Amino acid sequence: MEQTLAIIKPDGVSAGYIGEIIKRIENEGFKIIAMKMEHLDDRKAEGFYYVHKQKPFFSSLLEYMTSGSIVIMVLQGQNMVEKWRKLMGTTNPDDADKGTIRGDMGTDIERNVVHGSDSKDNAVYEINYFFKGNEIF
Ligand code: IDP
Ligand code: MG
Repeated sequence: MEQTLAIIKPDGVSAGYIGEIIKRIENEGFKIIAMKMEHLDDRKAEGFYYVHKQKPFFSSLLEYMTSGSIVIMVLQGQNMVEKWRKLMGTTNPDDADKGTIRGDMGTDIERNVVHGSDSKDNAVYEINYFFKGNEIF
């Protein structure tokens, strides 16, 4: 069993996609073992995306991620990191397959609806960034 961090980003929440995304997660048989809503401030968004600090899109990414509330979840299942990335689709929704969340609901390479950890190690960091042990069930 493996865990990963999933986020419904501000564009997904404001467009009313929370229910549809959760439905897709549960239809795949993935278990949601933690969930909360937050509105990130600059500091918290910066700490989360610190690996992208030197990227040209970093300040725009912070503005986007702090523009509205987000839904944060921990998912659990076999090969969970890879399986959630597959359900999300590629970073750029224009390249993402139909049937993936980004392919069906994404706007552009920035406003792409969802986040997913990209490795098991990063999943551990990201889960601990948002959840205390007693918030995971
Ligand atoms: P990922 O979310 O698929 O793992 P990353 O490369 O880790 O993609 O980038 C983190 C987030 O930064 C993306 O999901 C997207 O919101 C934003 N982003 C990535 N590349 C670009 C870009 O070239 N321009 C603007 N925003 C980008
Ligand atoms: Mg990433």
